[in-house]
Amino acid sequence: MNLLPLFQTAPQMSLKRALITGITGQDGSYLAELLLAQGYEVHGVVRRVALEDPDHRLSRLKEFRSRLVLHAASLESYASMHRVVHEVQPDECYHLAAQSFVSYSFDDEFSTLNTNINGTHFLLAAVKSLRPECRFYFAGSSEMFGMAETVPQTEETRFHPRSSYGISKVAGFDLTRNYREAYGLYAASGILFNHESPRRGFEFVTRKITAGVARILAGKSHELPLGNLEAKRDWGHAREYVDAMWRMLQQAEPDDYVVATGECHSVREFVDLAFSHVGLDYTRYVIEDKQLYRPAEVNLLQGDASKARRVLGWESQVRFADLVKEMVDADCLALGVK
Ligand code: NDP
Ligand code: GDR
Repeated sequence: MNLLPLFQTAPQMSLKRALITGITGQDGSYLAELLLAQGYEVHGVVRRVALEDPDHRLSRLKEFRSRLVLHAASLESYASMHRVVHEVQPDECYHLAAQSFVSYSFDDEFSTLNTNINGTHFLLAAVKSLRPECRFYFAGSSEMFGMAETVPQTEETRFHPRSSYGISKVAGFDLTRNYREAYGLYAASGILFNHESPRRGFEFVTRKITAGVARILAGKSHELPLGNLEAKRDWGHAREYVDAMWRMLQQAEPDDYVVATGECHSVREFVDLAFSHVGLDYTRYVIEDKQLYRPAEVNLLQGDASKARRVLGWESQVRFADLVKEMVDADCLALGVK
């Protein structure tokens, strides 16, 4: 695959204007870097509190913050989304903002459904009325497959979500397809499988593990409580996955694509590799906490990204072991150990 040179500037390539919701998150930060490197004018939607506490809430953007235009708005407010689309007049809109933590969606189904479904609907409606030529990307998820009937999962696999998060993503996917079919919007959805990086949020299992390893090595902690170690996921690297999002909006026609590595591994394998990378035996530190099990688990997700490979020329390159090591090394470096 011909991966884009993410950190080189190529201003001659484009003067397009992009709007990213969820720019402060893992994917938003990598996507902003990718688009800046290609000469886009990059605008981001952030919560108002983020502008009041930039050191903390804009930390993933700090290296290139001065090159971004940030707009305070709320996903819960149609008026504010309308205002931002009106001000920015984007050529491409990447809708990444969401309550993205599956576990939390069991604690608060209402806010998860409200933020994720209405937020997507508000943005689509604003784009349709103010900037119908804008190309729209929706961040769909492998959680839409949930209890999947077949392995691996493709664009044809039936959805069977197992959480309100998964349900909200199915609704967002359907809304996006409906705006494409009913109103002719260039609206595409990526069905992305898990993707991780040193910028992953600490609540997700991969980062919880790699940060936990670093804390144990630094003597700041002596154990790591985890839930279901037997769940299997298809884990790739976030930097590569945002490139697939961009490619989806450069095609002649809008469509939906699975983005995955095609390999899956258990949480236990991730744990074993992360601890052994620093010479530790995970069985001495990891404790099983039944409270961390989900009421309805997704046991196995594995994607088939053949369509993305064929049409977008996209293929995952970072291997599982290298991803784990990169994350452990970054967390150890941050604590000054190893
Ligand atoms: P993160 O959790 O790192 O980022 C989520 C972003 O959404 C943050 O910028 C957050 O802002 C913003 N956000 C959340 N709630 C609101 C709200 N009510 N109003 C405004 N902004 C809000 O997620 P990722 O970067 O990992 O994922 C990006 C998208 O891709 C999400 O939609 C996620 O569901 C989806 N996805 C992710 C996958 C993955 O493996 N990473 C796989 C498949 C789909 P703030 O910083 O202020 O909290
Ligand atoms: P997931 O990611 O639910 O797949 O959603 P997460 O890392 O939270 O869980 C992956 C698997 O690990 C198991 N697990 C634990 N999970 C967490 N968070 N904490 C634990 O202590 C723990 N122990 C075991 C979980 O049960 C699960 O099976 C991510 C998010 O980025 C979504 O936004 C995205 O849509 C999907 O990936 C694809």
